[in-house]
Amino acid sequence: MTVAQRHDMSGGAQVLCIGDLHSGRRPTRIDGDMLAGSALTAADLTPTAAWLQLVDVAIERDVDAVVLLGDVVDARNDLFESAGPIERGVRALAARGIPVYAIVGNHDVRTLPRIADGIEGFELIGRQGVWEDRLIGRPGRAQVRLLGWSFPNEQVRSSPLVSMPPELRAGAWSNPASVATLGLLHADLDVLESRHAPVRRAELEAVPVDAWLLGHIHVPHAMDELGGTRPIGYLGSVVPLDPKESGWRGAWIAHCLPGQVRLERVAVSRHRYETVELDIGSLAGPEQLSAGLLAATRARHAAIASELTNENLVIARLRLTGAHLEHAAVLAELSEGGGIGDARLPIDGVMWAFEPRVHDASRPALDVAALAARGDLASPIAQQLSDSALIDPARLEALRAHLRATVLARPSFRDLDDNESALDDTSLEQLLRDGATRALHVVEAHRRRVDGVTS
Ligand SMILES: [Mn+2]
Repeated sequence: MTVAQRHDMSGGAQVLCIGDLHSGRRPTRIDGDMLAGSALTAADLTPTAAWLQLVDVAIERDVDAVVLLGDVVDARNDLFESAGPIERGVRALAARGIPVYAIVGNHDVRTLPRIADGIEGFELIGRQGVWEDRLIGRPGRAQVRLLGWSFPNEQVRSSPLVSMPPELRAGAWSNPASVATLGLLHADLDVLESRHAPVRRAELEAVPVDAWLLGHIHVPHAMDELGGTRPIGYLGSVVPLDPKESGWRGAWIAHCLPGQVRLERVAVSRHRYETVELDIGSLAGPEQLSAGLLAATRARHAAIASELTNENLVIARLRLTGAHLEHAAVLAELSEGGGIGDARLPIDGVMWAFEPRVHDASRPALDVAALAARGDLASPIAQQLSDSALIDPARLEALRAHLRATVLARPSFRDLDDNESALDDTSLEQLLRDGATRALHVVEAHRRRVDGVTS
């Protein structure tokens, strides 16, 4: 097969595939201030807005079907809040001859069947946990087979693959035709003790479908799982719903030929969550904080710029790392004015808005020479750290004997091959230095508390 042939998907069907939508929820940690001057409203950032935008995409791209992978609506919300926009979208698609199919997830066991029953042109696949294979497609156009299963209850503790009829597992479809087959499943991949349909990858691989498109986990699989000709993985949430859902989110178009399914990303979210990491050790002084923050944000923006095709807002969390001699002054600089929560950095048409809460993993740097000279409780430890010659060979030998008799005697360590190399002088010296450094931090933190010293 030549490269040109491999990328020629003409004549195949196109299916717009939508992962966990959770219509009815609103993304968290976004306040009105973040949206000020951005021409976006809070409603523009919701899953419901993304759904209506995807309806437009489906019509523009003239796809052959739209498929939703469960957790379409959020159980925590009223049925009516989500049903309206879902129905509006399905009707608009039906008017263009585009059918909509869905499987049921754990969150919409009760709501989705009721919504689907009330909307013509919206069909569920694999109702009540009964596997179903169905040939779909528009008249005169390429067809696709869907093989799917829907949650029958909120909790399913065994693999849905167990109840798949042997003929389906063997690929003996009820409606034979030489078309691509898309497997649709809302499940917990490779989590054995799950209440949400645990399934192993090997079970999925054994079924002769051309792709397994999965719902449930909101982190989409990377392109090396989804970018091949037999994709297997999570499509992820359509819009990110909280800061844990950082990184790219969106929907997908499956280009379907028999034996060959290719997924294309469809950007639809207007916002994204990111972490900006700043090593305070790189700052010359506290007054450099703003410049350092700007540089770190610009660097993060550059790293993800190719993925920001639709997003106008990045909700950023600042994470401080590293050590600084003027640690307390750096933190004070950070909370100056309104604090980081007021920071807004427009970069290439994208607004970076910082959450007020900072993830602080930074610490005060130790001035070892000063501590060694000070003549208090910290000084003997600091003296050991400041001069390697002071590490006593007898102390190393005692540590070696101690570790041999205790940690390395444990059954889990006994048979490891590199046990002895872990006990050489260099490793033990490092161990002592790390321990002494930690001890020094503890003593210093205590002194600062007792003395009320701010730096
Ligand atoms: Mn789910």
